[in-house]
Amino acid sequence: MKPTTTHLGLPFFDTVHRELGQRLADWIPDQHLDESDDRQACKDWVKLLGEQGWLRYCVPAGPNGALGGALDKLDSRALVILRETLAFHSPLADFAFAMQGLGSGAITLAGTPAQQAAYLPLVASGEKIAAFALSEADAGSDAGAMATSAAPAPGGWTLNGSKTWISNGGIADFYVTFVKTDAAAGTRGISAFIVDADTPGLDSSEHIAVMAPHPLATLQFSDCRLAEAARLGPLHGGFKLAMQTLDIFRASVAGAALGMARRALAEAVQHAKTRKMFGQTLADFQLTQAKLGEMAALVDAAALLTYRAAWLRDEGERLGHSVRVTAEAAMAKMTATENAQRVIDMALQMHGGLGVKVGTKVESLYRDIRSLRIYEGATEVQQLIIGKAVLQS
Ligand code: COS
Repeated sequence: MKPTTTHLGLPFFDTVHRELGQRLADWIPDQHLDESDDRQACKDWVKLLGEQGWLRYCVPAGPNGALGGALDKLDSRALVILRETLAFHSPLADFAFAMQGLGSGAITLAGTPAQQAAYLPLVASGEKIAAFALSEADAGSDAGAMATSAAPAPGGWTLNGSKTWISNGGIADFYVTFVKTDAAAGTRGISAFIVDADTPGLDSSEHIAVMAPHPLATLQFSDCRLAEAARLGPLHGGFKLAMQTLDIFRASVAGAALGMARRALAEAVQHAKTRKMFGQTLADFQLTQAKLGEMAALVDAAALLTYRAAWLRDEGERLGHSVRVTAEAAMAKMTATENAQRVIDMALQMHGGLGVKVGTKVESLYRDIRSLRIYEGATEVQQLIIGKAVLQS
């Protein structure tokens, strides 16, 4: 099924976005990878998306194009369009794409020229798989409560502790890892490190199986020695760096949810027009029309908030004064993921028994969408962020 592209005409987008969205919508329907093994499939998607140049939107171009990116800066609207279009076709393709961006985002934002040169071109080509390691067993929504620590050691640092729910865990080539460098300083005592997967003392072998399979693991750091050059961004500035990275990628999670919701709506429309019952089609019933109307409005409401968040960030970057879009990104992420869950549920209901049959698109979407309401800040965290912003305004 071909992804919809009419939204590309909205004034949020420039020519570059319209051309990008159309090109991907034309290419993606013919790409069919075997996804029965999620870990292998994820590697295959990274390879394919890298070879075809799509991962170049996960990193900036850099001086004379040396960092491999397609555009001068990370562009939120490009990320949103890419994720929406990929997720419409394959949520795993979207996952593979997104993690290249999220996992390298902090290097783009705060890496030294040497760190950027060592990682970003290979992320853009798909030759290095990236991951973002923030969460811990006792520090999910309360990210500042993390306990994994880095202690100064001769010439560098020693990491000890454990991270969990790490996407791409076990298949990544490097992990941008956030740890405590000052245990007593709360969110002001966190620093970021780039940990290569083959660093002695890092064990990523504990995989976590989830309802919509994708690579996920727990990381154990046991006297894991890192050189000073592995430290990323300002010392003790890691929490803000993590939040700034999430500010960019939360809007793109909304894009992914939107793609899944659009697919569910398209599946529902197709089914309603062809399914015969009581001497007419399902689409002839006013009850069906009302549901489809509700679904379409939920999709468009999510789309407008998502594109606004992405446009606001890009516009701030263009004008040279980065604006904080935390609340707008939170609104987009919360609304798009919650609305997508409802739209997909309604599409599944419309399919009747077929909706729960393994192998039906709406059945897999029903599982695929669920974790988006949790990761990169659960809906409740987004409510908290928006509420704080409202009180401060
Ligand atoms: N950009 C820049 N700075 C930010 C920021 C942002 N988006 N968000 C917070 N900060 C800064 C604050 O300004 C504050 O700075 P000062 O210490 O200078 O005052 C500092 O970071 C701490 O902020 P805050 O007090 O709001 O932190 P909290 O501990 O209350 O946590 C939430 C805030 C809950 C919003 C945060 O922990 C969060 O987003 N949690 C979810 C984490 C998440 O998404 N996990 C999933 C991991 S990826 S799968």
